Amino acid sequence: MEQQILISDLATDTLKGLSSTPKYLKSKYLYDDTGSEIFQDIMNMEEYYLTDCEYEIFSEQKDELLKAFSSNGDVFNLIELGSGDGLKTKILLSHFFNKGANFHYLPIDISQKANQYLTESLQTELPGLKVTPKTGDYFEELQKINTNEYTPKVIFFLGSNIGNFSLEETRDFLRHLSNYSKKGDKVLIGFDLKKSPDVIVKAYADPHGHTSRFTVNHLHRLNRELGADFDPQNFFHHCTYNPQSGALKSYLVASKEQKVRIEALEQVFSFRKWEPIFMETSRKFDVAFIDQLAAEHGFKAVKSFTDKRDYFVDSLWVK
Ligand code: AVI
Repeated sequence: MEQQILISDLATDTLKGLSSTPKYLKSKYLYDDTGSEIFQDIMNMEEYYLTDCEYEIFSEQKDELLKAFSSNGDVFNLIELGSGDGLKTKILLSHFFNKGANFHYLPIDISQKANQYLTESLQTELPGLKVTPKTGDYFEELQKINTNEYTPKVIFFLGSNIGNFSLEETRDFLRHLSNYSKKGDKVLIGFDLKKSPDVIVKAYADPHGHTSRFTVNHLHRLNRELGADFDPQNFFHHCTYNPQSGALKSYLVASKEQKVRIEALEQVFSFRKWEPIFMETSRKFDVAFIDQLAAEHGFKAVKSFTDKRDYFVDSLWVK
């Protein structure tokens, strides 16, 4: 049943995206099992500095982070949106746990598999840690947590996931986050910062070809799940960075004129030579805009946790 719903969402969104001018595909579908594996390769490569930056921030500033979340040992719920394998968060969880902090960890993820893996690994690595995984939509799960007896919340949205939203989606997300937060609740959001365009472009047009495999995998997914007949060899990955807006945009570009039939949609789509399919935005921010976003949504940005190179910030907001 779940599979059927997902496939029909994929079909609807694909129809909409490939019928639009210009064409696009939604980046949330990049993460099937193969896509998630390729994303691990991306995170492990040196050029993709984002992961190392957040590791550094958490490893070097874990005491300050704990103080910021609970200065006098008060209880708090640590809720993580899109927890995935929780690898970076574990640095903090283990530190907080060993310091005797009074908290309950509630990871929320769309993937049941990821949640199960994370919970089992935490039971082995940090026996006694209070963990309650939630599988599903972020805000539906937050709503359920809100209806229980109130405990101050610290909500994590890490890894520059916010950068994959359009500005409209960003504001929509923050509006929801604000609605589900009470006075005194805190949020910690990971933002990738504007920096040398060369550094940024290398992270998304990497010499190993991982990012290219990642975006091209979307076409393999459409072939597999919607009976499409894309020849992935006829498309190549391309990205551009606009230092003014901070938008790194990724595309798949058709290297020749072609037609692609998608069985599940009973449609044929035509591509001109060099026609791009817009795949994803990976937005880069500056601190002034981050502070403005916080203020616009009823939060105050109280502290910026940055890495040594000032490449990345985990921005702490209080409602
Ligand atoms: C998940 N997200 C923050 C990644 C990013 O940096 O935008 C996705 C990604 N796409 C290509 N490389 C990484």
